[in-house]
Amino acid sequence: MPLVLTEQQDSTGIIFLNNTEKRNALSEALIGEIIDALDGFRALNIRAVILRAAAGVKVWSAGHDIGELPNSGHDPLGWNDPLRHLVRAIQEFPAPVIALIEGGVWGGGCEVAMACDILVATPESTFAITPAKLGVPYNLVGVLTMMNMIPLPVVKEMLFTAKPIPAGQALNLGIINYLKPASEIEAFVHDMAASICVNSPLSISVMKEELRLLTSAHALSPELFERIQGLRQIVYDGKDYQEGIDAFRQKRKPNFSGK
Ligand code: YXS
Repeated sequence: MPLVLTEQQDSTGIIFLNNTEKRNALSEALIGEIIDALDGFRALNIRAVILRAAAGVKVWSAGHDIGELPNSGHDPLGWNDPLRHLVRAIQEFPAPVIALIEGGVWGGGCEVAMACDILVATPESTFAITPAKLGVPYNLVGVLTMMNMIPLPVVKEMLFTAKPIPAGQALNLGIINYLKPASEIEAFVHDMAASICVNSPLSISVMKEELRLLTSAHALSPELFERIQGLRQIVYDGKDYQEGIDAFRQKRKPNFSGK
Protein backbone atom coordinates (compact mmCIF):
# COMPACT_ATOMS: atom_id res chain seq x y z
CA MET A 1 0.00 0.00 0.00
CA PRO A 2 1.50 3.39 -0.92
CA LEU A 3 2.18 5.51 2.14
CA VAL A 4 1.60 8.63 0.06
CA LEU A 5 -0.87 9.31 -2.78
CA THR A 6 -0.46 12.12 -5.31
CA GLU A 7 -2.75 13.97 -7.67
CA GLN A 8 -2.22 16.76 -10.18
CA GLN A 9 -4.84 19.37 -10.99
CA ASP A 10 -3.49 21.71 -13.68
CA SER A 11 -0.36 23.28 -12.13
CA THR A 12 -1.22 22.20 -8.58
CA GLY A 13 0.21 19.01 -7.11
CA ILE A 14 -1.46 17.32 -4.14
CA ILE A 15 0.35 14.97 -1.73
CA PHE A 16 -1.88 12.84 0.55
CA LEU A 17 -0.34 11.30 3.66
CA ASN A 18 -1.85 7.84 3.37
CA ASN A 19 -0.85 5.83 6.45
CA THR A 20 -3.89 6.57 8.62
CA GLU A 21 -3.50 3.28 10.46
CA LYS A 22 -0.18 4.48 11.88
CA ARG A 23 -1.48 8.05 12.19
CA ASN A 24 0.82 9.15 9.36
CA ALA A 25 3.85 8.69 11.60
CA LEU A 26 6.81 10.12 9.72
CA SER A 27 8.74 6.94 9.04
CA GLU A 28 11.75 6.88 6.74
CA ALA A 29 9.61 5.09 4.15
CA LEU A 30 6.75 7.60 4.27
CA ILE A 31 9.18 10.53 4.17
CA GLY A 32 10.94 8.96 1.19
CA GLU A 33 7.64 8.81 -0.69
CA ILE A 34 6.86 12.46 0.11
CA ILE A 35 10.28 13.54 -1.14
CA ASP A 36 9.87 11.42 -4.28
CA ALA A 37 6.50 13.12 -4.87
CA LEU A 38 8.09 16.55 -4.49
CA ASP A 39 10.87 15.56 -6.92
CA GLY A 40 8.23 14.43 -9.39
CA PHE A 41 6.32 17.68 -9.05
CA ARG A 42 9.53 19.68 -9.51
CA ALA A 43 10.15 17.86 -12.81
CA LEU A 44 6.60 18.74 -13.90
CA ASN A 45 7.10 22.42 -13.03
CA ILE A 46 4.24 22.28 -10.58
CA ARG A 47 3.51 25.81 -9.31
CA ALA A 48 1.81 25.01 -5.98
CA VAL A 49 1.76 21.91 -3.76
CA ILE A 50 -0.90 20.94 -1.23
CA LEU A 51 0.29 18.64 1.58
CA ARG A 52 -2.63 16.95 3.34
CA ALA A 53 -3.96 13.78 4.89
CA ALA A 54 -7.15 11.94 3.97
CA ALA A 55 -10.32 14.01 4.45
CA GLY A 56 -11.76 13.74 7.94
CA VAL A 57 -8.69 12.28 9.67
CA LYS A 58 -8.39 12.62 13.44
CA VAL A 59 -4.58 12.83 13.19
CA TRP A 60 -2.81 14.73 10.39
CA SER A 61 0.54 13.31 11.52
CA ALA A 62 1.72 11.74 14.76
CA GLY A 63 5.21 13.07 14.14
CA HIS A 64 8.51 11.24 13.87
CA ASP A 65 8.10 7.47 13.81
CA ILE A 66 9.09 6.75 17.41
CA GLY A 67 9.99 3.21 16.46
CA GLU A 68 12.74 4.65 14.26
CA LEU A 69 14.25 6.92 16.90
CA PRO A 70 17.74 5.69 17.78
CA ASN A 71 18.41 4.36 21.27
CA SER A 72 20.20 6.61 23.76
CA GLY A 73 23.70 7.62 22.87
CA HIS A 74 22.81 8.71 19.36
CA ASP A 75 21.52 12.10 18.19
CA PRO A 76 17.84 11.42 17.32
CA LEU A 77 17.53 14.44 15.04
CA GLY A 78 20.88 14.82 13.35
CA TRP A 79 21.38 16.32 9.90
CA ASN A 80 20.72 13.03 8.13
CA ASP A 81 17.59 12.08 10.08
CA PRO A 82 14.72 11.55 7.57
CA LEU A 83 12.63 14.24 9.30
CA ARG A 84 15.42 16.76 8.71
CA HIS A 85 15.56 15.76 5.03
CA LEU A 86 11.80 16.30 4.73
CA VAL A 87 11.81 19.74 6.36
CA ARG A 88 14.60 20.85 4.03
CA ALA A 89 12.86 19.35 0.97
CA ILE A 90 9.71 21.37 1.70
CA GLN A 91 11.60 24.57 2.48
CA GLU A 92 13.77 24.23 -0.64
CA PHE A 93 10.95 23.23 -3.00
CA PRO A 94 10.80 26.02 -5.62
CA ALA A 95 7.03 26.58 -5.36
CA PRO A 96 4.76 27.28 -2.38
CA VAL A 97 3.69 24.28 -0.30
CA ILE A 98 0.31 24.73 1.40
CA ALA A 99 -0.44 22.55 4.45
CA LEU A 100 -4.13 21.55 4.50
CA ILE A 101 -4.58 20.44 8.09
CA GLU A 102 -7.34 18.36 9.66
CA GLY A 103 -6.87 16.59 12.97
CA GLY A 104 -4.01 16.52 15.45
CA VAL A 105 -0.48 17.49 14.45
CA TRP A 106 2.15 16.04 16.79
CA GLY A 107 5.85 16.46 17.38
CA GLY A 108 7.93 16.59 14.24
CA GLY A 109 4.62 16.75 12.32
CA CYS A 110 4.29 20.31 13.62
CA GLU A 111 7.68 21.19 12.23
CA VAL A 112 6.73 19.65 8.87
CA ALA A 113 3.53 21.70 8.83
CA MET A 114 5.45 24.82 9.86
CA ALA A 115 8.03 24.17 7.15
CA CYS A 116 5.17 24.66 4.68
CA ASP A 117 4.69 28.15 3.33
CA ILE A 118 0.99 28.57 4.09
CA LEU A 119 -1.10 26.70 6.65
CA VAL A 120 -4.88 26.29 6.53
CA ALA A 121 -6.55 24.22 9.26
CA THR A 122 -9.97 23.14 10.45
CA PRO A 123 -11.16 24.47 13.84
CA GLU A 124 -10.86 20.97 15.33
CA SER A 125 -7.14 20.75 14.49
CA THR A 126 -4.56 20.88 17.26
CA PHE A 127 -0.79 21.36 17.37
CA ALA A 128 1.47 19.67 19.93
CA ILE A 129 5.27 19.88 20.09
CA THR A 130 6.30 16.88 22.15
CA PRO A 131 10.07 16.37 22.63
CA ALA A 132 9.68 16.77 26.42
CA LYS A 133 7.08 13.97 26.46
CA LEU A 134 9.69 11.60 25.05
CA GLY A 135 12.86 13.06 26.55
CA VAL A 136 14.09 14.12 23.09
CA PRO A 137 16.54 17.02 22.65
CA TYR A 138 15.07 18.92 19.73
CA ASN A 139 17.60 20.05 17.16
CA LEU A 140 18.67 23.64 16.49
CA VAL A 141 17.07 24.12 13.05
CA GLY A 142 13.78 22.77 14.37
CA VAL A 143 13.81 25.15 17.32
CA LEU A 144 14.67 28.04 14.98
CA THR A 145 11.73 27.11 12.71
CA MET A 146 9.44 27.33 15.74
CA MET A 147 10.99 30.59 16.97
CA ASN A 148 10.38 32.07 13.52
CA MET A 149 6.73 30.99 13.59
CA ILE A 150 5.63 31.23 17.22
CA PRO A 151 6.01 33.93 19.91
CA LEU A 152 8.68 32.83 22.43
CA PRO A 153 6.39 32.42 25.47
CA VAL A 154 4.15 30.16 23.38
CA VAL A 155 7.11 28.16 22.03
CA LYS A 156 8.16 27.59 25.65
CA GLU A 157 4.61 26.64 26.69
CA MET A 158 4.32 24.14 23.82
CA LEU A 159 7.79 22.66 24.39
CA PHE A 160 7.55 22.50 28.20
CA THR A 161 3.95 21.20 28.48
CA ALA A 162 4.02 19.06 25.29
CA LYS A 163 0.27 19.66 25.27
CA PRO A 164 -1.74 20.46 22.11
CA ILE A 165 -2.86 24.01 21.40
CA PRO A 166 -6.15 24.50 19.52
CA ALA A 167 -6.21 25.78 15.94
CA GLY A 168 -8.05 28.93 17.05
CA GLN A 169 -5.10 29.90 19.26
CA ALA A 170 -2.69 29.04 16.43
CA LEU A 171 -4.67 31.39 14.17
CA ASN A 172 -4.60 34.20 16.73
CA LEU A 173 -0.83 33.78 17.00
CA GLY A 174 -0.32 33.83 13.25
CA ILE A 175 0.98 30.25 13.19
CA ILE A 176 -1.73 29.37 10.65
CA ASN A 177 -3.13 31.59 7.90
CA TYR A 178 -6.80 30.56 7.94
CA LEU A 179 -9.31 28.43 9.83
CA LYS A 180 -11.86 26.79 7.55
CA PRO A 181 -14.57 24.25 8.36
CA ALA A 182 -13.96 20.74 7.02
CA SER A 183 -16.76 21.27 4.49
CA GLU A 184 -15.00 24.27 2.95
CA ILE A 185 -11.27 23.75 3.51
CA GLU A 186 -10.51 21.74 0.37
CA ALA A 187 -12.14 24.20 -2.05
CA PHE A 188 -10.56 27.13 -0.20
CA VAL A 189 -7.05 25.68 -0.38
CA HIS A 190 -7.40 24.67 -4.03
CA ASP A 191 -8.61 28.19 -4.89
CA MET A 192 -5.58 29.64 -3.10
CA ALA A 193 -3.28 27.28 -4.99
CA ALA A 194 -4.91 28.29 -8.28
CA SER A 195 -4.37 31.97 -7.45
CA ILE A 196 -0.67 31.22 -6.89
CA CYS A 197 -0.36 29.25 -10.14
CA VAL A 198 -1.37 32.22 -12.32
CA ASN A 199 1.46 34.36 -10.90
CA SER A 200 5.11 34.29 -11.99
CA PRO A 201 6.64 31.00 -10.78
CA LEU A 202 10.14 32.44 -11.17
CA SER A 203 9.35 35.50 -9.03
CA ILE A 204 7.68 33.31 -6.40
CA SER A 205 10.48 30.74 -6.25
CA VAL A 206 13.12 33.47 -5.83
CA MET A 207 11.10 35.23 -3.10
CA LYS A 208 10.53 31.89 -1.31
CA GLU A 209 14.29 31.19 -1.34
CA GLU A 210 15.10 34.76 -0.23
CA LEU A 211 12.76 34.31 2.74
CA ARG A 212 14.30 30.91 3.58
CA LEU A 213 17.82 32.32 3.52
CA LEU A 214 16.91 35.40 5.56
CA THR A 215 14.96 33.48 8.23
CA SER A 216 17.78 30.94 8.63
CA ALA A 217 20.50 33.63 8.71
CA HIS A 218 21.61 33.46 12.34
CA ALA A 219 25.25 34.04 13.29
CA LEU A 220 26.28 31.24 15.60
CA SER A 221 29.84 31.17 16.93
CA PRO A 222 31.57 27.78 16.80
CA GLU A 223 31.85 27.97 20.60
CA LEU A 224 28.09 28.56 20.95
CA PHE A 225 27.34 25.75 18.49
CA GLU A 226 29.55 23.32 20.38
CA ARG A 227 28.04 24.39 23.71
CA ILE A 228 24.55 23.66 22.39
CA GLN A 229 25.61 20.33 20.88
CA GLY A 230 27.15 19.40 24.23
CA LEU A 231 23.87 20.23 26.00
CA ARG A 232 21.89 18.15 23.50
CA GLN A 233 24.27 15.23 23.97
CA ILE A 234 23.65 15.24 27.73
CA VAL A 235 19.98 14.60 26.87
CA TYR A 236 20.33 11.94 24.20
CA ASP A 237 23.02 10.17 26.26
CA GLY A 238 20.71 10.26 29.27
CA LYS A 239 18.29 7.80 30.83
CA ASP A 240 15.20 9.99 30.27
CA TYR A 241 15.50 9.81 26.48
CA GLN A 242 15.62 5.99 26.53
CA GLU A 243 12.78 5.93 29.09
CA GLY A 244 10.63 8.13 26.84
CA ILE A 245 11.05 5.82 23.88
CA ASP A 246 10.63 2.62 25.93
CA ALA A 247 7.45 3.98 27.56
CA PHE A 248 5.87 4.69 24.18
CA ARG A 249 6.83 1.28 22.83
CA GLN A 250 5.46 -0.40 25.99
CA LYS A 251 2.31 1.78 25.85
CA ARG A 252 2.85 3.11 29.39
CA LYS A 253 3.45 6.53 30.95
CA PRO A 254 7.13 7.46 31.18
CA ASN A 255 8.78 7.83 34.60
CA PHE A 256 11.47 10.44 34.05
CA SER A 257 14.31 10.61 36.60
CA GLY A 258 15.89 13.80 35.24
CA LYS A 259 19.11 11.90 34.61
O1 YXS B 1 -0.26 -0.14 18.29
P1 YXS B 1 -0.31 -0.07 16.78
O2 YXS B 1 0.68 -0.98 16.09
O3 YXS B 1 -1.71 -0.13 16.24
O4 YXS B 1 0.21 1.42 16.39
C1 YXS B 1 -0.42 2.54 16.98
C2 YXS B 1 0.66 3.49 17.41
O5 YXS B 1 1.79 2.85 17.97
C3 YXS B 1 1.04 4.12 16.08
N1 YXS B 1 1.66 5.42 16.27
C4 YXS B 1 2.97 5.67 16.06
N2 YXS B 1 3.97 4.86 15.67
C5 YXS B 1 5.20 5.43 15.58
N3 YXS B 1 5.47 6.73 15.85
C6 YXS B 1 4.48 7.56 16.24
N4 YXS B 1 4.76 8.84 16.46
C7 YXS B 1 3.16 7.02 16.37
N5 YXS B 1 1.96 7.54 16.76
C8 YXS B 1 1.07 6.55 16.68
O6 YXS B 1 -0.18 4.27 15.37
C9 YXS B 1 -1.12 3.29 15.84
C10 YXS B 1 -2.36 3.99 16.32
O7 YXS B 1 -1.95 4.78 17.42
P2 YXS B 1 -2.94 5.06 18.63
O8 YXS B 1 -3.69 3.80 18.96
O9 YXS B 1 -2.15 5.70 19.70
O10 YXS B 1 -3.97 6.11 17.98
P3 YXS B 1 -4.91 7.14 18.75
O11 YXS B 1 -5.83 7.67 17.71
O12 YXS B 1 -5.47 6.50 19.98
O13 YXS B 1 -3.95 8.29 19.25
C11 YXS B 1 -3.35 9.15 18.27
C12 YXS B 1 -2.17 9.89 18.95
C13 YXS B 1 -1.42 10.70 17.87
C14 YXS B 1 -2.71 10.83 20.04
C15 YXS B 1 -1.23 8.83 19.59
O14 YXS B 1 -0.93 7.85 18.61
C16 YXS B 1 0.05 9.45 20.06
O15 YXS B 1 0.08 10.13 21.11
N6 YXS B 1 1.13 9.27 19.24
C17 YXS B 1 2.44 9.81 19.59
C18 YXS B 1 2.45 11.34 19.35
C19 YXS B 1 3.83 11.86 19.67
O16 YXS B 1 4.26 11.92 20.82
N7 YXS B 1 4.58 12.23 18.62
C20 YXS B 1 5.98 12.66 18.76
C21 YXS B 1 6.86 11.64 18.04
S1 YXS B 1 8.57 12.01 18.29
C22 YXS B 1 8.80 13.40 17.37
O17 YXS B 1 7.99 13.76 16.52
C23 YXS B 1 10.02 14.23 17.59
C24 YXS B 1 11.26 13.40 17.66
S2 YXS B 1 9.83 15.14 19.06
O18 YXS B 1 9.40 14.20 20.05
O19 YXS B 1 11.07 15.74 19.36
O20 YXS B 1 8.78 16.11 18.79
